Order: sequence, then structure tokens, then C-alpha cells
Amino acid sequence: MKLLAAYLFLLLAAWVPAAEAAPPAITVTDAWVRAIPGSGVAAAYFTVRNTGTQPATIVGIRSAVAASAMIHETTMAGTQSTMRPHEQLALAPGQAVHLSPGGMHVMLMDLRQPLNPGDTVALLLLLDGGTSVTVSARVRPLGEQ
Ligand SMILES: [Cu+2]
Repeated sequence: MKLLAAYLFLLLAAWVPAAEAAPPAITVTDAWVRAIPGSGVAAAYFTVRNTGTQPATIVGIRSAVAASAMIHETTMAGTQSTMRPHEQLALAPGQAVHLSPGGMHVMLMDLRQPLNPGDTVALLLLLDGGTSVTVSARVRPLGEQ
């Protein structure tokens, strides 16, 4: 009888619709890619803003032009600049993060094709909760900010 009650409880619990959290509202502006001629890597920059009321986290990045892509952070150790992976980028409601040269960037690694100024590169930002945002980034020549 106890088991039956537990079973019924589970059955009922399954019927109650889970409280659906609002999908994260992420907007991306000023997306661009810095081409490094003759290099197998490139860096992408943008401003990402959480316009929703729930925290959102970017848990991964994909791009068809690169075998892999990840968020990096450039830090200075003395006079040496080093990059380290920044695996997740958490955004509080209303928070904006600027990825810009010398700071955070998306590293596009093992490029599958040369990136030329004027090209458009699609980036897919994977968010926690399984949603994603597509970003279109324009390739700028090296030296242009
Ligand atoms: Cu990097």
C-alpha cells in the first residue's frame, strides 16, 4: 500500500507541468572578427547583454569556420600577455560583457577556411538550458579596431 501511494504520487507529480523558466534573453551587438592573415586562428569580439530577468550562462561556442571555439581571457603576467580559457560566461540579469582586443575574446581555432575582410562569420552561442543564439560577425582587417 505504501508502495502504491508512492507510485501514485510519482504519477501525479509527472502530470504537474514543471514551472517553465523564461528562456534566457541574450542580445549580442558589435560582433566582429579580427583576421590574422596566414594564421590558423582568429579572434571574435562582441558585446553580450542579458536583457532578461533570469541569469544566463554561455556554456560554449561553435562556428562552422573553426574546428573549435572557446572564450579566452587575456591577462598580463608582468610584460607577458597570456590567454587562458574562460569556460563559462555568466551574465546576471541586465549585465553586459564586452569582449574586446586585450581582454576577453572568442578564440576560433583550426580555421577551416581563410577569413577575409568583409566576410561574415556565424557564431553559435550555446546557453545553459539548451537554447542558443546565432551571431553574425563581420571580418575586419588586422589593425582595424
Ligand atoms: Cu585567445
